[in-house]
Amino acid sequence: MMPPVLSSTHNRAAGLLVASRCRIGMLISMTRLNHLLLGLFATLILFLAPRPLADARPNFVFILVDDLGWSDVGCFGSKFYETPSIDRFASTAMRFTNAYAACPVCSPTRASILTGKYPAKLHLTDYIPGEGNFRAGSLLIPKWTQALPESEVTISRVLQQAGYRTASIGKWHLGPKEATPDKYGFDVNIAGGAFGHPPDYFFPYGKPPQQLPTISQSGNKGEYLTDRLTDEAEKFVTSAKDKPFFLYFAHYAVHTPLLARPDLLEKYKAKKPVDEQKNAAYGAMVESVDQSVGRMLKQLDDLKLSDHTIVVFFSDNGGLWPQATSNRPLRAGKGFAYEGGIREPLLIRWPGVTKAGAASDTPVISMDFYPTMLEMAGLKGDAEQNKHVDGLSITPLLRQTGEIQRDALYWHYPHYWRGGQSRPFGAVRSGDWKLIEYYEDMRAELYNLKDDIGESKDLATTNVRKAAELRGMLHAWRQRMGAQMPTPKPATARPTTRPEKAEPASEEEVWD
Ligand SMILES: [Ca+2]
Repeated sequence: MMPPVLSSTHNRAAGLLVASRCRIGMLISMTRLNHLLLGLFATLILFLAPRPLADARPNFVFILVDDLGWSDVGCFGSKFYETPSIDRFASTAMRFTNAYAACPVCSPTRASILTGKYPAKLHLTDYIPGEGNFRAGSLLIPKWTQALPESEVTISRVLQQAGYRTASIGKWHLGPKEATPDKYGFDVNIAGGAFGHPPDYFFPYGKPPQQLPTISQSGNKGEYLTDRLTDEAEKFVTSAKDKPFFLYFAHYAVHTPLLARPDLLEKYKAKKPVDEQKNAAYGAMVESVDQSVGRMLKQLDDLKLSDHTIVVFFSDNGGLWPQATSNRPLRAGKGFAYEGGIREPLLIRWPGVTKAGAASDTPVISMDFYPTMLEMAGLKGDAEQNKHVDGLSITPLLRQTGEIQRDALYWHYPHYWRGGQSRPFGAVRSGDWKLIEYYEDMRAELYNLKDDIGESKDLATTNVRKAAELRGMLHAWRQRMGAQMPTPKPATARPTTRPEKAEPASEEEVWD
């Protein structure tokens, strides 16, 4: 575009010079040239000025709720829990209706978010430390990895090395107590350690030595964990606001023990159950999380950060059913292969890119955050890590410019959960079809999620061809991942990893 403009300007300037041959003409010519230079200068200034978010390095606030079910918030269908802040956020963000956790329990999904890899590939397939073997089960679980290797390149490490200020606030749960977030690319760690759940939701958050790292030493009587973590998150944002930051805000809520703030508890006790959602303490815990989300979004507005901060809202596995919540219309809950165990509420707001109130039905999964966030931040990441990343960048969905190319999503859980309530399984979703394979007898179940979101009609024997196709895909994927399989238990085998428990001693004793 530039050469024709220059040439036309020069021609006109030359004409003036010929006509007058005087200094006026030269002055006119200089004035035009000055205008031209000014124009070029202005263009250059515009080019160098802060760029639109899609091209610049945005901040990230990644809110991860623990054990929050798919239908536990208003914008995903709950009529019992009150989540006005999350619902309002949804109206400004993009809502994913088919978003999945890579695992129906905590640690593997968290590892998949941070590394972009399938838990099956990491051999980190159960919550840490897990339940060990199960006496009544016919299989021995494999020797799986009980800490995220420090050699893994996490999204936090990549962002930290690119100059981001990084913080992990809340639950970590990716190894023994030495395996703290600072070993994985976080500048700041508040309350994160080996804990899969808080010993107590009220200050001082347990009794020594079972107390949460960093926040049990100081606090106020009656202080509630979700509120305290939000205070800490606000402090971090205030301190980090002048450079790009990544806040991984992983609430301990709404995991057991179900302990809620008294004011909210009273409110929910007075409410009528809806669709089998009825636990007052759990409802109050959900609403505390909602208040936290509201506070974070308000702070971003107040500090004028909202326009260049990407906000993600997600959960690590399905709601604890039936003790805490109901995931209806989805079947079952945490720990299970059914949708109630793995489908999650996901909201993403990418300022300047996502359209307010948009929705996507395309299946996405927790490994997708790693490559997506790299692209959002304009970073290449680690070449070696990238070769092994299983997730896909979902920016075409966020931009609404196209689909992502993926045949299927897979799950692999070679473990018994909660004393055998859930049994070792693998699962695959391809299009509307989902197959679950139980490893004890290799029995398969097949569902069409489009017609039957509640997985009530097993079609494995009526659509044998589809079942065989999906089973073949699942087996081939396990091979590609190097997935560890459980092995038949010899009659003489005795459990070796941890003492077994058939049932929790009480409702408050926590399984994960
Ligand atoms: Ca969890």
